[in-house]
Amino acid sequence: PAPRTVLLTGAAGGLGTLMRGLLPAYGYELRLFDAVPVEGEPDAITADLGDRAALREAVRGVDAVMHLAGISLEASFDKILGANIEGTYNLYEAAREEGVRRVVFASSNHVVGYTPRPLPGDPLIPIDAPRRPDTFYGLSKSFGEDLAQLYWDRHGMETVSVRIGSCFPEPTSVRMLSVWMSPEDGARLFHAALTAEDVGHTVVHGSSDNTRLWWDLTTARALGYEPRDDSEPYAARLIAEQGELDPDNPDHAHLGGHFCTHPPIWPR
Ligand code: NAI
Ligand code: 15L
Repeated sequence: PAPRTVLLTGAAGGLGTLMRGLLPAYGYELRLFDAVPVEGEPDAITADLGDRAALREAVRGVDAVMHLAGISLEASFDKILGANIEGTYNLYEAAREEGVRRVVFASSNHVVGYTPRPLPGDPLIPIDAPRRPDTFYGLSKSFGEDLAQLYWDRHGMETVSVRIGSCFPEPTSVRMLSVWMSPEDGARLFHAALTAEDVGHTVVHGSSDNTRLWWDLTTARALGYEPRDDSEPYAARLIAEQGELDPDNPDHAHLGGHFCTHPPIWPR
């Protein structure tokens, strides 16, 4: 049966807030989890991913987990280690112990951030491009994908790892025109990831059907995802404001954009 009750970790964050607005229309009952209180949601669980007992209780009885919680930008290795590496392990262990069958994992384009971005006429970046994390953050998402593979091979727990491009209400940079996922397409993709059958561990690129798309959406479409949006209506204004991407600018040369060069000082 299709999942109905879903634990949404990271519910207070930007993407969590967008999905709290959009996913109930697909019939989901969301249980919310975040380290900080979720505004206007007194029943949300306020706990850290380091709290194994709280996680165990949070996953009890849900049909699936959407794991969005974690540090979402570059940070020191120690911070990333706690929230994204140990935290994701704690979540998977809790889900395994409670018999949860499906996780949707918020992975990131930064797993493959150093992949050169395709120039016009180049083939799209395939989903099996070699991993080239651009940050400790991207490295932690790479770990999450491997953890998901291990839990599938060893325990039969299914995951769809969504390498999200940029999911915000609007694209705000010229790079984002190529990796933007509208919130509505995000909800379509997460719904497909929650309901597709026999996914094992599947890795997909997460974006809208952008005119300037950099990567291949085949595995996402195979889940039943049908994107409806395109960043192109924002292109003229963003290019007028920011200029076209410059192949000689290292921030414009790679899929991961400025994550490949910033912060310039190794974070501690
Ligand atoms: P965000 O930073 O707005 O939200 C993350 C949430 O996780 C926050 O509410 C925070 O309190 C919570 N959190 C952080 N550490 C925690 C911990 N140790 N225990 C419990 N909760 C914790 O990030 P956003 O944009 O909402 O992203 C959500 C997820 O999607 C993140 O995992 C991010 O890496 C991933 N992602 C997002 C993209 C986007 O375009 N928004 C792109 C690629 C990946
Ligand atoms: C991410 O992984 C971040 O979580 C998000 O805040 C954006 O920066 C996004 O990637 C991006 O690459 O635009």
